[in-house]
Amino acid sequence: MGPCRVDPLGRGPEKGICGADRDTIIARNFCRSVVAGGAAHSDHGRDIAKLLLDTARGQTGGYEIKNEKKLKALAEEFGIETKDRPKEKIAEDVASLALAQFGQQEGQIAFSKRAPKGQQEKWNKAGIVPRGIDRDIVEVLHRTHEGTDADYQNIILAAARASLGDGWGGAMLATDLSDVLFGSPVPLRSQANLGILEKDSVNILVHGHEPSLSEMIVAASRDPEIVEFAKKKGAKGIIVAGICCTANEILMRQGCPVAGNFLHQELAILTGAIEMMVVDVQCVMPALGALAARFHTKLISTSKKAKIPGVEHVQFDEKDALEIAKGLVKRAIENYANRDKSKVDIPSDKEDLIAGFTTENIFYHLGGKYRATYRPLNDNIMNGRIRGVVGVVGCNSVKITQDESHVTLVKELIKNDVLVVQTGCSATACAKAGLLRSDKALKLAGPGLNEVCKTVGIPPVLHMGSCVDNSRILTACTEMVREGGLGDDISQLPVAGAAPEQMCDKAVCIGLYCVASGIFTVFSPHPQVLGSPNVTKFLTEGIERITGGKFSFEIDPVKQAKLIIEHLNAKRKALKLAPMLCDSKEERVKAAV
Ligand code: MSK
Repeated sequence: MGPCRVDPLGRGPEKGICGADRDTIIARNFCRSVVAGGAAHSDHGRDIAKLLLDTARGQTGGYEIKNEKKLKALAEEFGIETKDRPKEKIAEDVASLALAQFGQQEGQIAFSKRAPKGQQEKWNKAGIVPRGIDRDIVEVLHRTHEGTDADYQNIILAAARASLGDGWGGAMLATDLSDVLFGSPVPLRSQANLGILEKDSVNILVHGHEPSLSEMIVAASRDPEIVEFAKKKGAKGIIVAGICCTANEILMRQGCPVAGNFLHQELAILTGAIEMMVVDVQCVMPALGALAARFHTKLISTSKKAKIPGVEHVQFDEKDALEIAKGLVKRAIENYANRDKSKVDIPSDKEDLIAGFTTENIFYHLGGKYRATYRPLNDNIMNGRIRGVVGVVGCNSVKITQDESHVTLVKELIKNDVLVVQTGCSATACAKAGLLRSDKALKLAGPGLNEVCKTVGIPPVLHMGSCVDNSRILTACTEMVREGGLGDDISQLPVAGAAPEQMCDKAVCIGLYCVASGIFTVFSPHPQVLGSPNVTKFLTEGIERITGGKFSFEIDPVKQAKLIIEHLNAKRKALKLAPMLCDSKEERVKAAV
């Protein structure tokens, strides 16, 4: 009947034709964005689960189960028998159970039971325990249909439930099953920024999200026959680098260099040195088609779910994955001869980095090989060396100078003894700024954080992977609660989250599942909710009484850091932790009083 326009200044219509007011309309729009984001992440998780199933049944080409230990751990968590069974049979059961999580109608999504009991009790009380990934997403789409749910709080809580099904369901499955198939990351060195491209090599970029494609392109590019073919064609070698979260996937597991984050995708083609850009799903700008056409760059879409008009499509098929990947790499090599050298302009900027941290390997870094534990982290938070832990994640936004908010916020946090964990394009932003190098970052870190990082041998900014790997941050928080001394649920921990350059539905969903998981989350630029003071107040205040977490929409990164530090200090005070060692004597006396 619309489109209905409600005058934000109160001088025009206050309700739509059906009577929906600004609260209803804005809550519906916000929640549709949440579930669109959850659907994107979770569909990625579904594809990885299906890939594991097909691989277990011997129906894929080039994939194998690389991490049997994690497979067995997951099987035990799911109650699947492992004794004397071949890994393929276990994987078939794990993958089938994972796929069943999507359509499950009742009960609780399996991984959401990983959350601390206190957090699960909050969800129970609010009626937002996630039941089934698709089921909860569909219900929000239903509720937000015309003439259905008109109560803004009721709608937002339903979306919170669906977002939990992403964070503790779809995205977590994507992370864990990718670890099973492609191996769990381990800390490694690599480099980031456009300077990683080489003028004498064939440069191939992989861009998008799902590791199923990019892992095969990397494998193909390392095939000795193909490397020889590149040399025959006059190239020194083959560089495979990533953009966006595909970059993080092949960085974390293969050590491949990162060409850039979201707002680098066009700039990479502008170097004139890209033979091929292969894309799959999410964060791929349709503008790449027209841009690539001005260079020799072959832009290839590969997913049935994401075609671009005018762009060549090569259908990726897991059954024949390695052969398709080899074909693409060979075509990129052949295209090297078409490079117009007069158009090549590769910036020299690049930075060294360390990546590859996971919930599991942080255990070993903190506790040593024989005493894997989070105890040193909790102890150093309790004794005032580390103020808390903050996840800084998410995209670039054209509304903010690229990377500026990520870098400023992270610098402010480590200066104040906050351990930072990162994923997504935020991690790439900090990598380009040298913050993922221990030597550079430690110079900026506060004294307590500096001491702890040097003692246990970790950088103060830990790269934990792609956007779906925010699930690693949730499980790391759970381990902190389990270790003891920092409260009974995530909302009591001195932790926070931030997406300071967010730009898409997935980010909105991540923001809401962090809040629903009890985490204070700075989210900027603000989502489109400010037209409803009630919805804004509920997201930034009221929801805290229900889940223990809340949003802040502050845009200035220095003020964001201040808000986060105040939050961490308040949580420390509530837990009666020791004053921060870095505080001046006077402040310590005041804190003690
Ligand atoms: S890729 S979702 S721009 S972080 Fe995950 Fe980057 Fe955001 Fe895409």
